[in-house]
Amino acid sequence: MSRLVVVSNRVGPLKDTGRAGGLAVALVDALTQAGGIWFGWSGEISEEGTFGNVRRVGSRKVLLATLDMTQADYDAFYVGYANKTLWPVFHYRLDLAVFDRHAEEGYLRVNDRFAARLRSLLRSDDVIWAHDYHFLPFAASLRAMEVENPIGFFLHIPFPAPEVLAALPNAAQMVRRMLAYDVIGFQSRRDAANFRRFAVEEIGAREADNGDLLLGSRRTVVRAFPIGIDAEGFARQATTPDARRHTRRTEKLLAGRQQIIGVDRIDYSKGLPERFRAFGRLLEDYPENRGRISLMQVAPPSRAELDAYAEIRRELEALTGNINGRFADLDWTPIRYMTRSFTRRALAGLYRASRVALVTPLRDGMNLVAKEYVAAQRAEDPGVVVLSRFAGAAEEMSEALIVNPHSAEEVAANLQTALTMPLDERRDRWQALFDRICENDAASWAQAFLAALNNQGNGQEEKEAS
Ligand code: ADQ
Repeated sequence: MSRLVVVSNRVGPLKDTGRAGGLAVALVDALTQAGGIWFGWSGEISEEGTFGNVRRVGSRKVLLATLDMTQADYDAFYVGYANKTLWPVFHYRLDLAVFDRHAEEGYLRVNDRFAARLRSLLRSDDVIWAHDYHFLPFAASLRAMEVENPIGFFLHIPFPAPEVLAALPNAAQMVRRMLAYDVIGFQSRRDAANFRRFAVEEIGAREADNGDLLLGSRRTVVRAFPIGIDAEGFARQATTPDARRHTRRTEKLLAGRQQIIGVDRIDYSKGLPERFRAFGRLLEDYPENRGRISLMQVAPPSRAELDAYAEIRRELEALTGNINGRFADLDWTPIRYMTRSFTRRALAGLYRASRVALVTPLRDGMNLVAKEYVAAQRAEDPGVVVLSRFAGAAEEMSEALIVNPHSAEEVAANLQTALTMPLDERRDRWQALFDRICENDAASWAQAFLAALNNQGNGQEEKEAS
């Protein structure tokens, strides 16, 4: 059996630390089955950077192989091009995107350096699977070094409409480089369709009947592989003593009132200010909820070195203050806003104590919180998901209440529907969602992607041989 080589910006952990998300678990499972390497950035800055030694930890079966970056690499590749250019453009925020030639060069340089270091670890029958927007040109870098192995790519974030992507300088070259992959997986059908349309309209690729793209002698499989969570595992976490403690503590604090929960990294794509305003609108338009319903927002900071992130943090603090100042009562605080992080178990317990999950990103590749919330519910008395139509998860979760996150009125009205939904309807909707989430879980996502990659790897070989 071929070894699997996973490439992602951050690697690990190999063991369940209580904090690892479903993605890490699915990848470690896939790596353990096939044996292989997880390759990426160490998280360290050093003077040698990508010229330093590859550090290896783990067993012979599954190895973590990591490289440092220099400060200049980190600034150009990670802070610069990945997070100040690609992230905003791919989330439809051209107003926040920075177009800097040096950052773009740094991004390409780091991809080349990572590829060169990975090449020295490769065997001829390894299967390579790269992840996310840090590695759009990675296969092209490897191909230029005559690596012939099957290489797949999964994009965790949205792929924007061609009209938006066209604003990115050198977008066509970037998409052309992406076609050096054998398989490109997207979160949703919409993302895959956007990619195909750009490739056809802007670089003259041909679309085959099955949606594959053909350019020159290469064929690239382009498909949606919606990512899942370890649903049964997460459901079990929700009944651990640690989870129960968090459920009980929250319920005690609520004293018969209901809670709406939001859980998101602080990021402008998550629609947090819009969400707080919609919650304010709920209290305004449906005053019977005053004193009875609160919003718990868990929002750990991320990418704090970027101005746009510091700004949104300030905005959230101000909004919390405004809404709480306006509506709070002696024994009731409308918004509880927390920036700390929780273990998976504690989080599962908090989901379980909440009647509604409010998941309203302005754009999101998938959004795993919506799925985790469903997995953590009690079958006999489950809660309701209010979900943005702009989350990839909306394609699969039609039994949620689907909303436009830009409309405070629409979100408030759907919150009201969720809060007053009869038990029978809550159960029916939840059961349909839970069954689907269990079926399309993280393991089946990894299997489906790797099956497509193994298949296509063989296909290209046959074509080359003939
Ligand atoms: P993210 O943008 O990080 O992921 P999301 O899918 O919501 O978005 O995943 C966040 C994860 O972090 C969830 O598992 C959540 O439980 C966890 N988390 C958040 N706050 C936490 C806290 N305070 N304590 C502990 N855990 C916390 C990117 C894309 C998404 C895509 C995923 C996976 O942006 O669209 O769904 O990758 O492909």
